[in-house]
Formats: sequence, structure tokens, C-alpha cells
Amino acid sequence: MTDFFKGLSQVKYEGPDSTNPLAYRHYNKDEMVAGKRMEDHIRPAIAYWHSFAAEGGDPFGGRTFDRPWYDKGMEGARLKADVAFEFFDLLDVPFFCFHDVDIAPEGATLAESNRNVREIGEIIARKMETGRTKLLWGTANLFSNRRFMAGAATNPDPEVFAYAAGQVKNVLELTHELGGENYVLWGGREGYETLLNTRIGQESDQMARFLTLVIEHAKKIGFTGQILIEPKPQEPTKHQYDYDVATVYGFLQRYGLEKEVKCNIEVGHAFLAGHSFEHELAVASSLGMLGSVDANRNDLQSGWDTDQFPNNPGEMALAFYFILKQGGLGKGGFNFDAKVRRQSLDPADLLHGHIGGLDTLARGLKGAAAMIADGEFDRLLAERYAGWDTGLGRDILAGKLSLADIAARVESDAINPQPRSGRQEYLENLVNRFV
Ligand code: XLS
Ligand code: NI
Ligand code: NI
Repeated sequence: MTDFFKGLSQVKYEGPDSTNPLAYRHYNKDEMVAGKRMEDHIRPAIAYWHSFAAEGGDPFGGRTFDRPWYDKGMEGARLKADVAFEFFDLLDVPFFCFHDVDIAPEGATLAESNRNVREIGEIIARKMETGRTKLLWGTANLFSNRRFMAGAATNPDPEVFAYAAGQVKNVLELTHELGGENYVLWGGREGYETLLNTRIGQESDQMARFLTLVIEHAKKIGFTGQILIEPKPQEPTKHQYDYDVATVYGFLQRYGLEKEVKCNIEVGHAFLAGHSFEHELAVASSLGMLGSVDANRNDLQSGWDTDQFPNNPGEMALAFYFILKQGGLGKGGFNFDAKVRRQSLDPADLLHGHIGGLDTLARGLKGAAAMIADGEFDRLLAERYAGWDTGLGRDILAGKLSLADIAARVESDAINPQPRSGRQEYLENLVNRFV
């Protein structure tokens, strides 16, 4: 045991009336909701980077946090791993996620960096054997080092592509060995700053080649997890290629990869793309692309990815509505891609952030389950589209009528459609009844 979390004990469910700030008030992992344990619905994960690698910097100032593993190389990385696994146990959360550079320091060469990652990977593997924490997903950081400033797969220099491939091979294999259920590709700096020095078509081909190589290698090593792309419209580059779910789907289809990959949808990224979170989930679900979620929220004033903890149960209820409707996230889960603010210095602040986030998810889940059990939404939706199930609507959709046939039908039957209320306010009030 380290003494980082000294004096803090495992967070337990105490119910909505509890005033203990270090207890769950809604997240009750064994509670049955819609036929499944709450933990099995949410499959929450802790992000190694935000909780243990981030230093509290912003564009105007550097490190504010003081952690005993900073600047200590491999020794620091070992201490960080000890503290991370103590944290997973304290929160009693079943999963974590990591990038290669979160767990081990980069070396002078790819070989040295990969060796460092493997060495800490061994330590993590031993912790996972004795503990209950599992790996939701692994990923490679292909954006922090200056070599990636013009992208990884989409870099004008093929040697950068090759270097990135060498990193991904290592993390994908480690993810597989640790029993990871997914492998994520967020498009770090795959995008551009100015079109004056960028060939869009060429970069798209490079990105598809890279993804194809990853898919092939995953198959070769027997990785049966999901490969996930995480859309984001901007930041760090001015324009990110994986803009949103629909853009990613178009890209995958163009290269014949749409059956191989799903999406990891992040709340704040949806918002940056000018969508709502539930929009991205609904689109992904309708395309069979909803794989996993990065849970967080953005500050609505700031216009960038602030990665704050979720705190809006209503938004999460709509999210869970679409997730429950598609029968759950399968191998996916809810990764807290969220960090405490730079003035939140204390180890306990890490607990508060995750406790609030989990309670918010729990309320959302229960709200959505109640919405579905009540049945009114489904009934009204079915009623709204009922015309398409019979007669004219069915014949149009089945392709039985030409444009001329339809026009003739309108005249012969004197069709004169009468508008019906969309009842939005009624529906919004109905949501609030359940949240
Ligand atoms: C950054 C992304 C990143 C990915 C993992 O905006 O959200 O944290 O989830 O590389
Ligand atoms: Ni993310
Ligand atoms: Ni993000």
C-alpha cells in the first residue's frame, strides 16, 4: 500500500439520503435495473491519463498538481501503477483505460519506449490477476510527442506513419494480453491546420491504410475485442478528419471497413461538432456503430474540450434510452474521460469527481429504464409513424409506386394531409417525470 490515499476508505453505496460526500447516493452496483446489474449496464472505467498523468496545466500555466511520481522515470511509473490500482479499488470500479505513454515514460527510441510500456504492462498484469479491475480499452498516444505535430497516419512523412505503426502494434498486443475488450483510435492530430500545405485525398488514403493494418494485425494476434474510432471535430487540429459519427461512417464505407469498426462517442466531442450527445448515440446506433462511450461534459462557454465530469442526469437519461434500446453497449462501457480542475489538488478531489459522475450515470440509467418501462414514448413514436406500416406508406417504402403512380394516387383519392402536433413539450415533461 502507498500512502497517497491515506485516510480514505472504499466508497460504498449509502442511498439518496446520505450526506457522506465520499459515498455513492445513486450508484449501487448490484441493484437490478431492467433485468441487469447496474454495474453491468454502465461498465464504468477510469482513465489513467486524466487521473494520474495529467498535471493540472492549461494554456497559460503549467503543473499545479503535486504527485510523488512526477519526473521519476520508471520508478515513478511503478509508484503511479500502485496508486492507480489502489484508486480503482477505492472507487470499486470494474474497468480502466490507458495510453502507452500514461503508464510508462518514453525512451530515446521506439524500442526503448515499447520496452518501458511492456515492463509496466507486466506489473499491471500481475495486479489484474489478483484484483477485480479489468481493461476496457487500450490506446496509443500518437499526438503529444513533437514528431506527431503534423499527424501520425496522415503525416506527410512516411517514417512518422511507420513510427506510429510501431507504437500501435505494441499497445494493441499489450491490450490483447491484458484481456482488453476494446482498442481505441482517437484521431489525435489526424487533421490539418491549413489547406495551404495539405493534400486531403492523400491523407485520407493514408488513414485508411493505417486502420486496415491495425484491423489485420488485431485478427492475426487473435484479438476479438472491438476496434473503436473516437470522433472529434476540432482540437488539437483546426479540422479533425474524424469529425463526427456520420463522417466516420462515410470514411469507413468508402474504404470498405464499416463492418470492422464501431465508434467510441464522447459527450464533449459531440457538442464541439454542433450536435447533442444523444444525437451522436442515436445516429451511431441506427448505423450499428454504437460501441462505447467517453463520459464527460464541456463548459458551454469555453468552446473546447474541457473534460469535466458529467453532472446532468437528464442528458444521461436520453443517452441510456438509446443504449438500452439497442440492448446495451456489449463490450463497450462508460470511460470517464474527465479530469478534476487544476485547483482541485487533493487526492480526495479525484474521488469526488468520479463519485459525482457515477451517481449521474446511475440516475440517467434508472430514468431511461423507467421511461422504457412506462411505454408511453414507444407508443407515441409508433403512433407517429403508423402510416408507414400500411397502405400507401408501405407501398411507397417497398418501392411499389413510381413518382407518377404516387402523384396519380393523390389526385384520385383526393389526398389532403392534415398536420398533427409533434407534442414536444409534453414529451419533455414526460422525461422529467422519470429523471
Ligand atoms: C481527446 C480524446 C482522448 C481519447 C483517447 O480529446 O478524448 O482522450 O479518448 O486518446
Ligand atoms: Ni476521449
Ligand atoms: Ni476528448
